[in-house]
Amino acid sequence: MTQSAVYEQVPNNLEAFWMPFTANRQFKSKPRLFTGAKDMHYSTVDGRKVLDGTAGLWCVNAGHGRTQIIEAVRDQVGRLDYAPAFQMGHPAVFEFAARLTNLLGADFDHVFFTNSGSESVDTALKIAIAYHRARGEGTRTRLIGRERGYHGVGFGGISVGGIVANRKTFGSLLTGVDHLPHTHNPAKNAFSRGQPEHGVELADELERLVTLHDASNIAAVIVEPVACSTGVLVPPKGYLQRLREICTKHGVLLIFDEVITGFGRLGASFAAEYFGIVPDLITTAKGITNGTIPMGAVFARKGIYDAFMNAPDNTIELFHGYTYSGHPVACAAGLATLDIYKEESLFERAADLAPYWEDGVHSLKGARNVVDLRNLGLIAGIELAPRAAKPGARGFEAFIKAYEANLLVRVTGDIIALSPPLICEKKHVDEIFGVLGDVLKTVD
Ligand code: PXG
Repeated sequence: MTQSAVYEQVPNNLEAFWMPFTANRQFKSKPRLFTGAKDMHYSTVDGRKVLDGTAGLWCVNAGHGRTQIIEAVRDQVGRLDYAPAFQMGHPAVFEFAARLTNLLGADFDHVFFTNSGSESVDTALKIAIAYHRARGEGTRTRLIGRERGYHGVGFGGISVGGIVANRKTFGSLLTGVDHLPHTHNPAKNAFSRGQPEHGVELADELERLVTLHDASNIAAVIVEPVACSTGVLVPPKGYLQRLREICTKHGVLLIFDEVITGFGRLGASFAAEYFGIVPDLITTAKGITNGTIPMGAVFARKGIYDAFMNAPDNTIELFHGYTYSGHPVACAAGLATLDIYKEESLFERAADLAPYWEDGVHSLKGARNVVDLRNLGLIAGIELAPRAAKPGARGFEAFIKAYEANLLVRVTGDIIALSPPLICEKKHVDEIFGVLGDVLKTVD
């Protein structure tokens, strides 16, 4: 049997692979396997085509199987498979960093490469603490996250994160962390189109935390501009601006975790651009290479890198990095990805489609068990009422039924999340909400 045929059938042994964030026993009793992908669709091991309503896991922004990326990867891996990341370099990583800073605009001038969103978060938290120390403010070590926030799965990320299930079984986590309240307020904001009206005052909780801990002890605040993994919480109008003002007033760095909102998801390059806010650090991953090769990056605002450059000559300024920071093959994938984003104006395309998307989302108003609908850019959250004493059961059934109806969605608890590739067309939007509407009729 050829190699490719082997990867097109259900493997004999499903046991050895310990699957991440998955109900392993449920999956292995009835596996769902993809064997191929092109543009807006996956193909399944049982020969079906499934519409990708989630861009993989919020990462395949330019759609699947893009020839330009495939060729760039093939070419790079044949020329330079790997170059040491420490004390050595290769041209593509410098080119990619320069291209990324161009995309970000004048406020950001340096890029630190990682391999995932989790690593980007830990990197940003470390840069924030080390930055203050380099400037002689070494007491600024505390970190502030937010309830319901998701910042990956490293110890730093789960410490500032606020998703209880991701924290409660892992011990004492980082010390010196506090959390802002989340912004979800269905009593006032249910069925908001775009940003909700109510909740700007929740940002003032940061003032309370600054009073409690004292600004001289706080390094950074980290938030997702739109909290996605927890089930799509769109920031109330004015909320992020207020956070920025309070951080600036107290000399606290503001970190936007843009692992999902980066690279066009909201119809702008980054949420920072979309909301017109300049954070101090931006964490990214996913769409940076269209999900093709693992990669992440942290973008630093002007002045942050410079604060580290006063160390004596020939000394390492930041004792941090990964074997695969700026991996040549990831850089090649990333450069080709940026070309596609630009050539096809995919961010603008997402912005143009967003109103149609919003209408599609809100067409589900009144559907069975739907208690809230939320949207921004090409993101949607569809919240179902939980079944009595069985949280998540209704959401999971909707996920399975959608998959059987050839539509891939994500669920977190009883919230369905959608984030299609930015190449999505109106006919795909119609199909997504048509299929979901039908599926919801059958979920009791
Ligand atoms: N920060 C944010 C805001 C994220 O959304 C990470 C960090 C971590 O990235 P890595 O590359 O380490 O996984 C993420 C990841 C989902 C889902 O369906 C979301 C993520 C990953 C997998 C699934 O909500 N976000």
